[in-house]
Amino acid sequence: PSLGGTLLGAISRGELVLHYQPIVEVSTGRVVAVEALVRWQHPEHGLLTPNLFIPTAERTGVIGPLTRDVLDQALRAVAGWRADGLDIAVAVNLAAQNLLDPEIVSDVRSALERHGLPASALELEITESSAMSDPERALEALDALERLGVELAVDDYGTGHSSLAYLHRLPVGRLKLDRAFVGGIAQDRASEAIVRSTIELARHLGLSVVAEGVEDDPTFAMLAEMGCYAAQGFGLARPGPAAGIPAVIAEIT
Ligand code: G
Ligand code: G
Ligand code: MN
Ligand code: NA
Repeated sequence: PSLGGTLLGAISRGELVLHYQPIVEVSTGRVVAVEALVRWQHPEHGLLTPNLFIPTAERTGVIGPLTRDVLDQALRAVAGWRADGLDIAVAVNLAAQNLLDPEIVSDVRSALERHGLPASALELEITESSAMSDPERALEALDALERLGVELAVDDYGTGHSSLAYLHRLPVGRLKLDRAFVGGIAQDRASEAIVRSTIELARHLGLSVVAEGVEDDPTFAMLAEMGCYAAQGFGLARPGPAAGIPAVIAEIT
């Protein structure tokens, strides 16, 4: 079969699995959410990273079914954690094409209903470029998702070309600062200045900032001093399977 057909088969056989990476509130050290990161458990090639199949999914129109599968698995997991007393949300990545899909809002709504979850249990991550591909239609979808009550975050912030002045017109409440800047703040004055001023500007615009790529304690300490809302990275926890998340959260907190 075609690449798209192969991927569709993998989805229907349940070969897509999610790993989850904790997102830690800087001021309290509490895990407030986990980001869902898809992998393909391929019967011959092993665990494949999303960079190897998300572009194919986007090109072949399989991103719709893929995202529905990811939403379903992520919300099932978060419903389970909440039933066990872990009050966390899950962040799911959306592709550019998902925002142009007329069904996206009803897909999100019905996935929340299916798992008996409030919209506040879900965050959706979009990239700057995905909102730019067809700004009118993307904005329409984002407005409807915002009205549902889902938290919206701009992922990989700082790597694109749009300004905060543009982004603050989108109904997003959160910026995820790309690890390209965050990784360097303890060594490099320019990265430090960029991250500090972005946090400051975001605060004035009413946006919270999540720093990605936090790999060590000095970086975490500087983010605390800068008033960053939350942090994520290998220094806190690597992405891992759902079953291990309660133990990882207990260990970090
Ligand atoms: O987990 P990893 O570092 O391999 O992820 C690589 C890229 O794949 C990241 O940019 C991430 O945002 C993206 N990604 C991970 N999971 C998903 C998903 O479920 N849907 C989409 N569209 N992108 C994802
Ligand atoms: O583009 P997005 O932010 O969704 O990418 C998330 C990806 O970043 C995940 O696949 C994850 O494996 C990777 N990642 C998470 N934390 C770190 C980190 O501290 N360092 C590096 N190099 N990659 C990270
Ligand atoms: Mn992401
Ligand atoms: Na990122």
